[in-house]
Amino acid sequence: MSKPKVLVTRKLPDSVQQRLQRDYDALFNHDDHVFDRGELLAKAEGVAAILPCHSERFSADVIDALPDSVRIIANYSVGVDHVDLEAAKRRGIVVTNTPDVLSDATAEIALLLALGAARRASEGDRLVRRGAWTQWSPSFMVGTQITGKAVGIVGMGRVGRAAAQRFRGLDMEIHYHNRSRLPEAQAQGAHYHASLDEMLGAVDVVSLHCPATPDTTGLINAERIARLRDGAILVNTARGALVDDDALIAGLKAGKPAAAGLDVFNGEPGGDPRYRELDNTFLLPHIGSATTETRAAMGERALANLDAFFAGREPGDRVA
Ligand code: 8YV
Repeated sequence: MSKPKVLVTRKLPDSVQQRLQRDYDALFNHDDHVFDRGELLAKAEGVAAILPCHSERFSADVIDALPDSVRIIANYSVGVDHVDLEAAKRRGIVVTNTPDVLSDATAEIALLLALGAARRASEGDRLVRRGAWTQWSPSFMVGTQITGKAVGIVGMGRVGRAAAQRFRGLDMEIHYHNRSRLPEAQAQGAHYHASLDEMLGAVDVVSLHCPATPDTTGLINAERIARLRDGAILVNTARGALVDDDALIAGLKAGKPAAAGLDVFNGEPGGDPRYRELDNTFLLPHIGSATTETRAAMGERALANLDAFFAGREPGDRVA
């Protein structure tokens, strides 16, 4: 029997590419450039599956233009906001993601961003590097301690729970806003807030962990920023779309929030250049899942979904 033809849009870890080469008729992107719409559609000609990253957009018009041969989009990502799931359903294309395996790595980055923003790590690093560390005084580089303070998790899914676990390690009081109250979180003493607005005024660090959907786009806007406590810190490892950049930049300039740690941006790669001008930002280039271990595990998870699909079973991580 011939092997299913799979288009792999980006260069993946060697172990994953080797497995793809062994078990599939894989078409690789060896120089790892980002396909534009035309190249994506041309390369998809005759393939049964596409294994993309969040860097390729499958809008409704791309999905509608995909060749009939494409039966599954097995994403190498947990977020699926780059895929129009309704359009995929209409065309009968199965869509999967890679949950769980990147929760710990992303939660590490949430903790890093919270600490980095609170303790002015990026500002301090830049100061030392440019040889400007020439003095010390009791008021030099004073930040905020987050140990023992309250953190509000927006979206208590897998990554949110993994982040909460790490914030607990700093003796932080855990608050969360989620569609529903979670028995496990309640049992661990977390405070549930049905209203995000209410939670924002009750915490010192706000960490975003919900998916980007039409409902959550611009969730952190000027009115919500105004509700933050004095000295509050905003952390985003989820998606840039959750934040209204104009509102956050104006807020950071005015000192509310006091600082922000951002790993994700509207307009990636690059993000809004105004963030770079601010000392009270700690900025990373979307590296939430960027560990050797996690990137290999994401590949295994995407492969497990492909394996199940082509064996005639329901893929474990089907989202459409
Ligand atoms: C990945 C992510 O880097 O999985 C996600 O949703 O945002 C990141 O951790 C990226 O999506 C890989 O495609």
